[in-house]
Formats: sequence, C-alpha cells, structure tokens
Amino acid sequence: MNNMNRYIIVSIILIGALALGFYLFSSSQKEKSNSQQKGGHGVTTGGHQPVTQGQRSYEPEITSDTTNIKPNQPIKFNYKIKNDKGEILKNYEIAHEKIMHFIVVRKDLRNFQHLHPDFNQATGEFTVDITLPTEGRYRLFPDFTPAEDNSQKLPATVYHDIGVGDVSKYKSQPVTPDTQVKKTVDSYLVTHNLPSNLTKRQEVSYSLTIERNGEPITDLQVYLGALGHSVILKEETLDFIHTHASETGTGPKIEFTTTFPESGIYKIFTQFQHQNKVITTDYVIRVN
Ligand SMILES: [Cu+2]
Repeated sequence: MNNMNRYIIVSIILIGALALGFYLFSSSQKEKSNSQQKGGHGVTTGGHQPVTQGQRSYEPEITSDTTNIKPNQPIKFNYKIKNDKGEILKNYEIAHEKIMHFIVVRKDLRNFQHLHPDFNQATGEFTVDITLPTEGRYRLFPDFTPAEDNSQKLPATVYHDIGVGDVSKYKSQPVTPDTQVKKTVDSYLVTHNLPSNLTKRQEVSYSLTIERNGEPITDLQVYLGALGHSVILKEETLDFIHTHASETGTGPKIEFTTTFPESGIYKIFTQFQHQNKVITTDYVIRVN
C-alpha cells in the first residue's frame, strides 16, 4: 500500500469516527431533552408519562380543574386511570388494605403526604381532598395494582405535576443528605440505621428504632398491613420506590430492604403507627 492510499484510508476512518461521534452525541442530547419533557420540567399544570406494568401501560386522566390552585386551600382532585387501549381501569387489587395509595410531594421533596382517595366503581373516578401548604410545583403519584392484564399482581405508579400559587416565585430548596441519624418527630426519637456506604443496584437493609422519653417503643401498630412503609424518592427525577417493613413485630425496630437503581440523592419517607396515630419521618441519603 503506498503512502497516498494509506493517508486516504486513515482520513476515511477519522471522518467516519467523527461522524459517528457526532451522531451519538446528538442522539444522546435528544434523549435527554425527551426525558426532561417526560419528567414534566418546566410544566406548570400538567406533565405525566405512561408507565408500563404487566402487559399494559397506564396514565392518569385528570378530571378536575387544576389550573388555579392556591396554597393552603383544600381542593378536590379527581382522576381516572387509563390504559394504553384507552379504557378506564375499574378493577383494582387491594394492596396494603387499599386499592389506591396517593402520594403528594413538593418537587424538592418537601410537604410529603400519603392519602387514600375515594373510588366510584361505576365511573372509575377517584376523588381525594388535598391541601398543598405552600406555593410551588408538586408531583402527585397514584399508586395502585391493576386487577386486569396483570397476572403477577405488580403495582404501578403514575404521576401528575401541578403548580400551586405563583410558581414563578417558587425556588426549590436543596435536598441535602442527613448527617444526624437521630431525629425527633412529634414526641418520638427516631434513629435511622443505614450502612455508611450505599451503592447503587445493591440490596440495602436499613432500619428505624423508635423511642420516646428514653424508652423504646414496643407496642407499634400495624399500619396498612405493615409495621412500616417507606416511600423513597430520588432528587430531581423523583424516581419512586415503595417498600414495606420486612417483618411484622411491635418495635422498637422497623426493618426494610430495598435497592437503589441509580447513584444520587434519595429521600426516604417512612410511616409507622403508634397509639392510633401515623407518624412520618424522613431521611436523606447519598447513594454511590
Ligand atoms: Cu397508602
């Protein structure tokens, strides 16, 4: 091969590599902007994406007006769940004593609420009273288990974003990992026991220990079929994990096992019940 030919071949390879590189770069950018749209960024009163579970995918159909929600003003939020055939889902499995769990959170992971909507079996419509305490962008997560086309009885979680008050004034607060494992919640002292080094895609066991006035609490109650419920949300993307205490008992320890799919910052909201009152604690972690 003479030098000229060699030069031409090298040039072709270089141009090819550059073109491929550019193509990969631009498609990754495209993907990014798509997923951002899907994530509902920059959307004031809307934004959701279908979620696939079992053989079907689902999305919420909002049937109440969400355009003018004021902070601290109770509203009725109505929705139905629609599948990818365009049908309204009317048959649900009972999961943890309810057919529908409904999680509300401001998008910077403040103001967590766990509610249970009313259901109209005839129309498939859910109704839930919500009060959003402060201005800002919120995400609402209907969490349910379809009773159709779902032989494995897998849960599905969809979401819908809404704006409350003047969202242009809303500044999201940073989500910072907790450094103190002990937190006082209502009159309880909750110790969050987690491994000091958390790695993505590895099973993690963590637990909470509940005390009051220096005494361990040993008469915790079962709340919705479990000693504890954790809803875990990832900062920014708001990826959703719902996990339950691995064993029943009466305290003072509540144990969980979960897996964090990606590295990043997560906030764990855990609920438990004592003396007929539901207590919510939270803990922010970094996963490597
Ligand atoms: Cu629930």
